[in-house]
Amino acid sequence: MEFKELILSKAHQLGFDLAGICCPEYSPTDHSKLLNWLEAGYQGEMAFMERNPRLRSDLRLFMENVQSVISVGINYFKEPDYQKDKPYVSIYARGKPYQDVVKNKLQELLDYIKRLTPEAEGKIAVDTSPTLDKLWAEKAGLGWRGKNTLVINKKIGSFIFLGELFLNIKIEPDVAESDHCADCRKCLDICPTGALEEPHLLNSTKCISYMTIEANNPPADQKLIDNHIFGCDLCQIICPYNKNASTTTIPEFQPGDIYSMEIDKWINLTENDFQSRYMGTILGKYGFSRCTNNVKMAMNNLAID
Ligand code: B12
Ligand code: SF4
Ligand code: SF4
Repeated sequence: MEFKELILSKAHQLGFDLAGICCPEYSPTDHSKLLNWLEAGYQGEMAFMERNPRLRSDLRLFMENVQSVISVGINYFKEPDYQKDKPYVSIYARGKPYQDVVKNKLQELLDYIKRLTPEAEGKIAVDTSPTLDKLWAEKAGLGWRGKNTLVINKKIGSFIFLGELFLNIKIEPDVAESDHCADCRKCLDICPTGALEEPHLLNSTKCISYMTIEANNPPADQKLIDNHIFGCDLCQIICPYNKNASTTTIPEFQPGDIYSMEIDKWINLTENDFQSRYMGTILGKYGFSRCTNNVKMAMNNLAID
């Protein structure tokens, strides 16, 4: 097998469903899209998005001698069992922090590459790193940017986490995927808060995911979060490309007892119960007080006192 094939097949062996390669070129057009987004204030209180935007778009500032990007995607899909009259926790938050899972696998991939090519050096990025995960995934052919702004793969859908391994060695790039949204607008139509201002443009300050996870204060109108306790999946659940998604096989993404919890269990949730149930999950990482604040708002909205 050729070097590139060996790497991509190792990535699949490690549990990544998708892996592709692209060049780390700086694009002034993509950078100005990020600047316009920030200028419009769509980041809300996410100060980390405002810090050094050039670093986010220009990989040479993140890794001086970067020559190639390996972008990876891992399926975290689980049947969302969304019900309008029940409290809802988005499926991404039900498992262990994906950042650690993806980072560990990318570290194994880097170790493997170093065994093949001892001069190889690499840097790993997943979510919290100052990089544009979706941009590299698009360029490496993992999927296209849906109108809901997420990266969608035609076969496995959009319930995928993304990460990158930046390398100081050149590898032949893959071809970017074309857009398959066509004239569909289902995600824009279902978004209950109008957060998708236009196709491909998300205003975080209106997004339930932001309101329940990132914002420092509850939204002025608490009704906006409806029945959502943590995150929002509506613009993914409706997407036709997620209709045939298969349940993840990654052990760390198997959910705990989040969904089987009855409404009264949410209402009576104690800190001890929260710790023992959710310790080690993404929901647990964000803490009891954020969770209970969201629970209170959702219960009010569901008219349950
Ligand atoms: C900030 C952030 C958020 C914010 C803002 C989301 C957003 N769309 O930007 C909030 C808190 C709302 C959020 C929510 C969620 N997030 Co988030 N988030 C991020 C983070 C940290 C940065 C994203 C970013 O750079 N935004 C800045 C803006 C400028 O980027 P953008 O929307 O992609 O904007 C571009 C487009 O608008 C594009 N553009 C403009 N016009 C046009 C026109 C066309 C035709 C095209 C193609 C493009 C285009 O240009 C812009 C600049 O490149 C990334 C991790 C990372 N480091 O990248 C995860 C990430 C995007 N999130 C992720 C996830 C899973 C979620 C949630 C599903 C969680 C949940 N269940 O609640 C939701 C989904 C909401 C949604 N519909 O996007 C995953 C997405 C995986 C995927 N398949 O794409 C990521 C990649 C984390 C990861 N490593 O896996 N998130
Ligand atoms: S995550 Fe929810 S609120 Fe945010 S854009 Fe999608 S449907 Fe709208
Ligand atoms: S719902 Fe339709 S428009 Fe939205 S991302 Fe999916 S295919 Fe594209």
